[in-house]
Amino acid sequence: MVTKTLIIGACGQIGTELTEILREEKGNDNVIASDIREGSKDLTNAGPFEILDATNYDALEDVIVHYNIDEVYLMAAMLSGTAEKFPMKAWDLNMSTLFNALNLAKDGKINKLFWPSSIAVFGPTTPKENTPQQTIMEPSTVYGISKQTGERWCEYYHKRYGVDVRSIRYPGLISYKTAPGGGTTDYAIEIFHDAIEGNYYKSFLTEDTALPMMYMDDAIQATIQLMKTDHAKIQIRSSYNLGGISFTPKELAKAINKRIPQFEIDYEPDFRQAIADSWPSSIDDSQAQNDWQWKHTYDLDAMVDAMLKGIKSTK
Ligand code: AKB
Repeated sequence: MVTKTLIIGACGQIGTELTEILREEKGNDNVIASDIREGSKDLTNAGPFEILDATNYDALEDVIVHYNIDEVYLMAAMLSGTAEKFPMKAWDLNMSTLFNALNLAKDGKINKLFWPSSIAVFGPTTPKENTPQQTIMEPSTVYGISKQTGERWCEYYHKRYGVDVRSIRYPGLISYKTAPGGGTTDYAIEIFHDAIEGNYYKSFLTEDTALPMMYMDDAIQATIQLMKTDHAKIQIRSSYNLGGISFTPKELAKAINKRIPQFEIDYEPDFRQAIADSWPSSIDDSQAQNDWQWKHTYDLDAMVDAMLKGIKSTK
Protein backbone atom coordinates (compact mmCIF):
# COMPACT_ATOMS: atom_id res chain seq x y z
CA MET A 1 0.00 0.00 0.00
CA VAL A 2 1.33 3.46 -0.92
CA THR A 3 1.45 5.72 2.12
CA LYS A 4 0.54 9.42 2.10
CA THR A 5 3.19 12.08 2.47
CA LEU A 6 2.79 15.71 3.53
CA ILE A 7 5.37 18.31 2.56
CA ILE A 8 5.32 21.50 4.60
CA GLY A 9 7.03 24.40 2.83
CA ALA A 10 6.47 22.74 -0.54
CA CYS A 11 6.85 26.00 -2.48
CA GLY A 12 10.31 26.72 -1.07
CA GLN A 13 13.75 25.95 -2.50
CA ILE A 14 13.96 22.34 -1.27
CA GLY A 15 10.22 21.69 -1.04
CA THR A 16 9.52 22.35 -4.72
CA GLU A 17 12.01 19.78 -6.00
CA LEU A 18 11.27 17.28 -3.24
CA THR A 19 7.55 17.41 -4.06
CA GLU A 20 8.28 16.87 -7.75
CA ILE A 21 10.46 13.80 -7.14
CA LEU A 22 8.23 12.24 -4.49
CA ARG A 23 5.20 12.68 -6.76
CA GLU A 24 7.06 10.88 -9.54
CA GLU A 25 7.86 8.03 -7.15
CA LYS A 26 4.61 7.72 -5.21
CA GLY A 27 1.98 9.14 -7.56
CA ASN A 28 0.66 12.71 -7.49
CA ASP A 29 -2.32 12.03 -5.22
CA ASN A 30 -0.16 10.45 -2.52
CA VAL A 31 1.98 13.55 -1.97
CA ILE A 32 0.18 16.50 -0.41
CA ALA A 33 2.03 19.78 -0.94
CA SER A 34 1.43 22.59 1.55
CA ASP A 35 2.77 26.05 2.14
CA ILE A 36 1.77 29.29 3.80
CA ARG A 37 1.49 30.83 0.30
CA GLU A 38 0.55 29.75 -3.22
CA GLY A 39 3.43 28.37 -5.26
CA SER A 40 3.93 27.74 -8.95
CA LYS A 41 0.91 26.46 -10.89
CA ASP A 42 2.93 23.38 -11.92
CA LEU A 43 3.21 22.35 -8.29
CA THR A 44 -0.26 23.30 -7.08
CA ASN A 45 -2.08 21.81 -10.09
CA ALA A 46 -0.16 18.53 -10.26
CA GLY A 47 -1.58 17.11 -7.05
CA PRO A 48 -3.27 18.02 -3.75
CA PHE A 49 -2.20 21.40 -2.35
CA GLU A 50 -3.16 23.06 0.95
CA ILE A 51 -2.49 26.55 2.23
CA LEU A 52 -1.14 25.71 5.70
CA ASP A 53 0.42 27.69 8.52
CA ALA A 54 2.37 24.94 10.30
CA THR A 55 2.87 27.14 13.39
CA ASN A 56 -0.84 26.47 13.99
CA TYR A 57 -1.09 23.03 15.65
CA ASP A 58 -4.81 22.56 14.94
CA ALA A 59 -4.49 23.50 11.28
CA LEU A 60 -1.59 21.06 10.87
CA GLU A 61 -3.48 18.30 12.67
CA ASP A 62 -6.55 18.85 10.45
CA VAL A 63 -4.53 18.36 7.26
CA ILE A 64 -2.79 15.28 8.68
CA VAL A 65 -6.05 13.66 9.76
CA HIS A 66 -7.95 14.67 6.62
CA TYR A 67 -5.43 13.05 4.25
CA ASN A 68 -4.48 10.18 6.58
CA ILE A 69 -0.82 11.24 6.41
CA ASP A 70 1.89 8.70 7.23
CA GLU A 71 5.06 10.77 6.88
CA VAL A 72 5.86 14.48 7.01
CA TYR A 73 8.73 16.46 5.52
CA LEU A 74 8.89 19.73 7.45
CA MET A 75 10.80 22.04 5.09
CA ALA A 76 9.53 25.44 6.32
CA ALA A 77 12.18 27.55 8.07
CA MET A 78 13.66 31.02 8.25
CA LEU A 79 17.28 30.89 7.01
CA SER A 80 20.42 32.44 8.44
CA GLY A 81 20.51 35.90 6.81
CA THR A 82 16.82 36.71 7.39
CA ALA A 83 16.90 35.23 10.89
CA GLU A 84 19.56 37.76 11.93
CA LYS A 85 17.12 40.53 10.96
CA PHE A 86 14.10 38.99 12.70
CA PRO A 87 15.50 36.91 15.60
CA MET A 88 12.27 36.31 17.52
CA LYS A 89 10.23 35.58 14.40
CA ALA A 90 12.88 33.10 13.27
CA TRP A 91 12.97 31.37 16.65
CA ASP A 92 9.21 31.18 16.77
CA LEU A 93 8.79 29.82 13.23
CA ASN A 94 11.69 27.35 13.38
CA MET A 95 10.78 25.96 16.81
CA SER A 96 6.97 26.00 16.84
CA THR A 97 6.67 24.12 13.53
CA LEU A 98 9.08 21.48 14.82
CA PHE A 99 7.28 21.07 18.15
CA ASN A 100 3.92 20.78 16.37
CA ALA A 101 5.23 18.00 14.13
CA LEU A 102 7.09 16.20 16.95
CA ASN A 103 4.00 16.27 19.18
CA LEU A 104 1.76 14.94 16.40
CA ALA A 105 4.28 12.12 15.89
CA LYS A 106 4.42 11.43 19.62
CA ASP A 107 0.61 11.17 19.68
CA GLY A 108 0.68 8.62 16.85
CA LYS A 109 -0.86 10.93 14.21
CA ILE A 110 2.14 10.42 11.89
CA ASN A 111 4.69 7.62 11.71
CA LYS A 112 7.78 9.31 10.33
CA LEU A 113 9.13 12.85 10.32
CA PHE A 114 11.93 14.50 8.33
CA TRP A 115 13.28 17.76 9.71
CA PRO A 116 16.16 19.69 8.12
CA SER A 117 19.08 20.86 10.20
CA SER A 118 22.08 22.75 8.83
CA ILE A 119 25.84 23.29 8.99
CA ALA A 120 24.75 26.39 10.94
CA VAL A 121 24.64 24.25 14.10
CA PHE A 122 28.42 24.65 14.18
CA GLY A 123 30.10 27.81 15.39
CA PRO A 124 33.40 29.65 15.62
CA THR A 125 34.87 27.17 18.13
CA THR A 126 34.11 24.12 15.95
CA PRO A 127 37.03 22.58 14.01
CA LYS A 128 36.67 24.15 10.56
CA GLU A 129 38.10 21.51 8.26
CA ASN A 130 36.42 18.16 7.83
CA THR A 131 34.10 18.93 10.74
CA PRO A 132 33.19 15.65 12.50
CA GLN A 133 29.69 14.41 13.29
CA GLN A 134 30.26 14.86 17.02
CA THR A 135 32.23 17.96 17.95
CA ILE A 136 32.08 21.35 19.70
CA MET A 137 28.84 23.13 18.78
CA GLU A 138 28.54 26.74 19.89
CA PRO A 139 26.52 28.39 17.10
CA SER A 140 26.61 32.18 17.07
CA THR A 141 23.63 32.84 14.79
CA VAL A 142 19.90 32.80 15.59
CA TYR A 143 19.32 30.26 12.83
CA GLY A 144 22.14 28.04 14.13
CA ILE A 145 20.85 28.22 17.69
CA SER A 146 17.36 27.21 16.52
CA LYS A 147 18.76 24.29 14.50
CA GLN A 148 21.01 23.07 17.31
CA THR A 149 18.12 23.25 19.78
CA GLY A 150 15.89 21.45 17.27
CA GLU A 151 18.43 18.65 16.98
CA ARG A 152 18.45 18.16 20.75
CA TRP A 153 14.64 17.97 20.79
CA CYS A 154 14.55 15.50 17.89
CA GLU A 155 16.91 13.18 19.74
CA TYR A 156 14.93 13.62 22.96
CA TYR A 157 11.59 12.79 21.29
CA HIS A 158 13.16 9.72 19.71
CA LYS A 159 14.70 8.44 22.96
CA ARG A 160 11.86 9.36 25.26
CA TYR A 161 8.80 8.72 23.07
CA GLY A 162 10.13 6.55 20.24
CA VAL A 163 9.38 9.18 17.59
CA ASP A 164 10.85 8.17 14.21
CA VAL A 165 12.43 11.49 13.33
CA ARG A 166 15.27 11.74 10.79
CA SER A 167 17.40 14.71 9.90
CA ILE A 168 20.29 16.00 7.78
CA ARG A 169 22.59 18.95 8.42
CA TYR A 170 22.31 20.43 4.95
CA PRO A 171 25.27 22.35 3.57
CA GLY A 172 24.50 25.30 1.22
CA LEU A 173 22.10 23.97 -1.41
CA ILE A 174 22.50 25.00 -5.03
CA SER A 175 19.56 24.85 -7.42
CA TYR A 176 17.93 26.79 -10.23
CA LYS A 177 14.25 25.78 -10.15
CA THR A 178 13.16 27.83 -7.12
CA ALA A 179 14.96 30.83 -5.66
CA PRO A 180 16.35 30.40 -2.16
CA GLY A 181 15.32 32.84 0.56
CA GLY A 182 17.62 34.63 2.92
CA GLY A 183 20.54 32.23 3.30
CA THR A 184 24.26 32.97 3.59
CA THR A 185 25.14 30.38 0.97
CA ASP A 186 22.76 32.01 -1.56
CA TYR A 187 25.68 33.77 -3.26
CA ALA A 188 26.48 30.45 -4.94
CA ILE A 189 23.11 30.62 -6.72
CA GLU A 190 22.90 34.37 -7.43
CA ILE A 191 26.30 34.22 -9.13
CA PHE A 192 24.95 31.95 -11.90
CA HIS A 193 21.92 34.14 -12.65
CA ASP A 194 24.05 37.30 -12.76
CA ALA A 195 26.74 35.60 -14.85
CA ILE A 196 24.18 34.57 -17.46
CA GLU A 197 22.28 37.87 -17.42
CA GLY A 198 25.14 40.39 -17.32
CA ASN A 199 28.52 38.60 -17.09
CA TYR A 200 29.11 40.20 -13.69
CA TYR A 201 28.55 39.40 -10.00
CA LYS A 202 29.28 41.27 -6.79
CA SER A 203 29.82 38.71 -4.03
CA PHE A 204 28.69 39.46 -0.46
CA LEU A 205 31.37 37.05 0.81
CA THR A 206 35.14 37.46 0.40
CA GLU A 207 36.95 35.55 -2.32
CA ASP A 208 38.50 32.99 0.05
CA THR A 209 35.43 32.06 2.14
CA ALA A 210 35.21 28.28 1.76
CA LEU A 211 31.84 26.71 2.62
CA PRO A 212 30.36 23.22 2.26
CA MET A 213 27.84 23.10 -0.61
CA MET A 214 25.73 20.57 -2.48
CA TYR A 215 23.79 20.42 -5.73
CA MET A 216 20.06 20.06 -5.07
CA ASP A 217 19.71 16.71 -6.85
CA ASP A 218 22.17 15.20 -4.37
CA ALA A 219 20.37 16.77 -1.41
CA ILE A 220 16.99 15.40 -2.53
CA GLN A 221 18.47 11.94 -3.09
CA ALA A 222 20.04 12.01 0.37
CA THR A 223 16.77 13.07 1.98
CA ILE A 224 14.70 10.36 0.32
CA GLN A 225 17.41 7.75 0.92
CA LEU A 226 17.54 8.56 4.62
CA MET A 227 13.75 8.33 4.90
CA LYS A 228 13.80 4.90 3.22
CA THR A 229 16.58 3.53 5.40
CA ASP A 230 15.71 0.71 7.77
CA HIS A 231 14.88 2.13 11.19
CA ALA A 232 17.53 -0.04 12.91
CA LYS A 233 20.38 1.36 10.80
CA ILE A 234 19.82 4.95 11.87
CA GLN A 235 22.33 5.64 14.63
CA ILE A 236 21.94 9.42 14.65
CA ARG A 237 18.64 10.91 15.76
CA SER A 238 19.87 14.47 16.15
CA SER A 239 21.02 15.11 12.57
CA TYR A 240 23.50 13.64 10.08
CA ASN A 241 26.49 15.57 8.72
CA LEU A 242 26.39 15.77 4.93
CA GLY A 243 29.48 16.94 3.08
CA GLY A 244 29.16 17.43 -0.66
CA ILE A 245 31.58 19.87 -2.24
CA SER A 246 33.57 22.66 -0.66
CA PHE A 247 34.68 25.78 -2.55
CA THR A 248 35.29 29.53 -2.24
CA PRO A 249 33.62 32.32 -4.28
CA LYS A 250 36.92 32.67 -6.16
CA GLU A 251 37.01 28.98 -7.08
CA LEU A 252 33.38 29.09 -8.18
CA ALA A 253 34.00 32.23 -10.24
CA LYS A 254 36.95 30.51 -11.92
CA ALA A 255 34.80 27.50 -12.83
CA ILE A 256 32.13 29.83 -14.31
CA ASN A 257 34.85 31.79 -16.12
CA LYS A 258 35.98 28.65 -17.91
CA ARG A 259 32.48 28.46 -19.43
CA ILE A 260 31.72 32.22 -19.73
CA PRO A 261 35.09 33.91 -20.46
CA GLN A 262 33.64 37.46 -20.18
CA PHE A 263 32.41 36.82 -16.62
CA GLU A 264 33.86 39.09 -13.91
CA ILE A 265 33.45 39.17 -10.14
CA ASP A 266 33.97 41.74 -7.37
CA TYR A 267 33.82 41.24 -3.62
CA GLU A 268 31.93 43.46 -1.17
CA PRO A 269 31.34 41.51 2.06
CA ASP A 270 28.27 42.43 4.13
CA PHE A 271 26.83 41.18 7.46
CA ARG A 272 26.66 37.64 6.08
CA GLN A 273 30.47 37.42 6.09
CA ALA A 274 30.45 37.02 9.89
CA ILE A 275 27.89 34.23 9.60
CA ALA A 276 29.98 32.41 6.97
CA ASP A 277 33.15 32.88 9.04
CA SER A 278 31.49 31.07 11.94
CA TRP A 279 30.68 27.98 9.83
CA PRO A 280 32.87 25.02 8.79
CA SER A 281 34.59 25.04 5.42
CA SER A 282 34.24 21.29 4.87
CA ILE A 283 32.29 18.45 6.50
CA ASP A 284 33.09 14.84 7.39
CA ASP A 285 30.03 12.76 6.50
CA SER A 286 31.49 9.29 7.14
CA GLN A 287 28.69 8.47 9.59
CA ALA A 288 26.07 8.92 6.83
CA GLN A 289 28.29 6.89 4.47
CA ASN A 290 28.49 4.05 6.99
CA ASP A 291 24.91 4.05 8.28
CA TRP A 292 22.99 4.51 5.03
CA GLN A 293 25.67 4.28 2.30
CA TRP A 294 25.48 7.96 1.40
CA LYS A 295 27.60 9.12 -1.56
CA HIS A 296 27.24 12.40 -3.44
CA THR A 297 27.31 12.53 -7.24
CA TYR A 298 27.97 16.16 -8.24
CA ASP A 299 31.46 17.67 -8.03
CA LEU A 300 32.15 21.36 -8.72
CA ASP A 301 32.35 21.01 -12.51
CA ALA A 302 29.24 18.85 -12.80
CA MET A 303 27.33 21.28 -10.57
CA VAL A 304 28.42 24.34 -12.61
CA ASP A 305 27.44 22.65 -15.89
CA ALA A 306 24.05 21.63 -14.49
CA MET A 307 23.35 25.13 -13.14
CA LEU A 308 24.26 26.96 -16.36
CA LYS A 309 22.27 24.52 -18.48
CA GLY A 310 19.32 24.60 -16.09
CA ILE A 311 19.09 28.40 -15.85
CA LYS A 312 19.42 28.81 -19.62
CA SER A 313 16.59 26.31 -20.14
CA THR A 314 14.25 28.46 -18.04
CA LYS A 315 14.94 31.67 -20.07
C1 AKB B 1 21.77 29.31 4.91
O1 AKB B 1 22.71 29.82 4.28
O2 AKB B 1 21.18 29.86 5.85
C2 AKB B 1 21.33 27.90 4.54
C3 AKB B 1 22.02 26.87 5.36
C4 AKB B 1 23.46 26.62 5.19
O3 AKB B 1 21.40 26.22 6.15
N1 AKB B 1 21.56 27.67 3.15
